[in-house]
Amino acid sequence: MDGKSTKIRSTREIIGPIFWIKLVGLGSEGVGKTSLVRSFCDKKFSKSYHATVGVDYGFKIHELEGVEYRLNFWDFGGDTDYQLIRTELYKDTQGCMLIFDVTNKASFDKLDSWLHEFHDNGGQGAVVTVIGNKSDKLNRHISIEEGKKWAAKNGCDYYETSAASKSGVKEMLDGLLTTIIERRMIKPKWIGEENKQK
Ligand SMILES: Nc1nc2c(ncn2[C@@H]2O[C@H](COP(=O)(O)OP(=O)(O)OP(=O)(O)O)[C@@H](O)[C@H]2O)c(=O)[nH]1
Ligand SMILES: [Mg+2]
Repeated sequence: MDGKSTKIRSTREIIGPIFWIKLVGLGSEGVGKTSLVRSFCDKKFSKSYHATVGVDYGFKIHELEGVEYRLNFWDFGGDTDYQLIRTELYKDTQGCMLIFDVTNKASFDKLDSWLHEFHDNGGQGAVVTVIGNKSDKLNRHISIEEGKKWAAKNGCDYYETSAASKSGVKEMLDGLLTTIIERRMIKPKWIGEENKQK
């Protein structure tokens, strides 16, 4: 065995596994999927809208109760043109953020079809959390009660967030991660394996 692999092995023994979580962000165009991921991973918010072309990826090492997790975000474009790309990439998802814009009723009415798309294409085993985003805006069209009711009917938790003010974002991710942990869906991954699979 060469010196390099001996070093990797001993580093693995010291550090232990990384807990690897695959999260997807789903919902109609413009609801704030990319903004939520950016606000959490980079602490940045931009007022300008650049639609995601196909899929974007981001990650953040996140600590919960003294344990570090690598949260891998798959941020899909909401346009129907990207449906084929999205459905290819749903399998092995542990957590789904199903997002609508509280000021946009059409985005709320489309939650059913988003959930079907996800469940029909490999997402059945994932924890789904419903998110009413843009809670900072005053011209609300969907109330908290309506959001909670839809989520409860579909067996999901409900959170309200603002990517702009960051309100609720950490609570939502902690809640989603806690449910994934409680359902024993955590996959340990050893260092050196990171590049083989996301
Ligand atoms: N006020 C406010 N604006 C937001 C919030 N989140 C996103 N936006 C704005 O909404 C617009 C769309 O945000 P994106 O994050 O690009 O939306 P998306 O869901 O990723 O859209 P697609 O990639 O096209 O599917 C941008 O102009 C953002 O600045 C929020 O919480 N509050
Ligand atoms: Mg986007």
